[in-house]
Amino acid sequence: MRIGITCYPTYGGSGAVATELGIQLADRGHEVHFISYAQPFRLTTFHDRLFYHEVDVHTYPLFEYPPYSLSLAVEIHAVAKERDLDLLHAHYAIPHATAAWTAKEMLRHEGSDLPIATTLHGTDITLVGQDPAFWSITKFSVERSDGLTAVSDFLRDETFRAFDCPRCDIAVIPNFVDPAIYDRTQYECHASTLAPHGEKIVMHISNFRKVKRIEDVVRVFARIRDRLPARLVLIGDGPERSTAQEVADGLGVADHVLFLGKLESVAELLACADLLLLPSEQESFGLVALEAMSSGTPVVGTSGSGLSEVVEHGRTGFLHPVGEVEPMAESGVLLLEDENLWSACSAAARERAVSEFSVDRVVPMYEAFYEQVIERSRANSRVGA
Ligand code: GMT
Repeated sequence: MRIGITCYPTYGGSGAVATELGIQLADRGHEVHFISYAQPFRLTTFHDRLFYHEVDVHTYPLFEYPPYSLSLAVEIHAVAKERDLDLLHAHYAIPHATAAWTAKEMLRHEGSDLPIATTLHGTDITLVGQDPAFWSITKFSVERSDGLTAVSDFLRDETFRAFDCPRCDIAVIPNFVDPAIYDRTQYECHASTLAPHGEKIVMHISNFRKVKRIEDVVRVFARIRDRLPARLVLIGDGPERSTAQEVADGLGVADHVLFLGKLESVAELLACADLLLLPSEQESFGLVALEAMSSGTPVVGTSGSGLSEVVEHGRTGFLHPVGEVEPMAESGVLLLEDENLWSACSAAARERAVSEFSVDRVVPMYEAFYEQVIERSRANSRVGA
């Protein structure tokens, strides 16, 4: 198949999933065209079936806000025609599903069709999409896609609830991981650099947005640190970075917190983590938790959203209600102090990541889904003709 993929190229789960999927599809013989305003951050190596088309975000003195969605639609339209795309896969509804629909309409007026699959990732539905500024266009674009996937049951149900979407038929295709890359046995751990005195390594990786509750990461860590020697390794960056620094200063643990900034590849670091903290307000899935589990790193995080479909409480980690830092710290201490419990959780986490969420299991689900979307789009255009 010739597949177009549009996604956010920046540090974040939806861009990571879109890029890893494109690479896997290319490995399986498909031709894949990424369409975005910058090269996706995980697209780092040459592949003869992978192409990147940069959207020319045109500026003009009249435009206080250059219309990216229109420029994206123009590029999707052009790539679809030039490369004879069989399908366009939009990751994160806003504005990708909208631009995809616009390109599809342009092509329809020229007598051709572009089947559109949209994957809903998280805040496009749970937060941004529900803002009155975006609600109606999100609903419209989601309903106009020829096929929809959500990364968890939680997100599918939230889409039905928030968008009252009777026309939506949403397939749940979970996020995936490559167990050969996220494998702690494959790397020489840099523990002596991260934790020079043999402290336990507690890690958090995110784009440091409010929804991640970075202050809870530091609060949980400070409580763990009260009980045992530990270092907090923070990877990523974003608006809440200074909050993390302030809370660490306030709690007197700043000397034990390491800010590593944005890193392209985290497999090597996860391989020497003893614990991953993910105390988010909400996670539609929590890709980084899966990457940690595949690396044999237990997770302590929050219950009540999609993370519960990834982490099994008491087996591969521990989940507690949002904001309950005391029990989260208690679970962290339990894991870090009890070697047998840690080893059992680590092994169970790895086993679950491999059996439920490996590339080999999930990528074929997308391939099968694409076939259905192409069929549905053909049927829709026959009805519309
Ligand atoms: O919704 C977002 O925050 C954007 C997105 C991203 O680009 O970081 O993250 C979401 O998509 C990931 C990949 O499917 C999921 O693993 C994350 O759980 C999800 N984030 C939230 O739901 C907060």
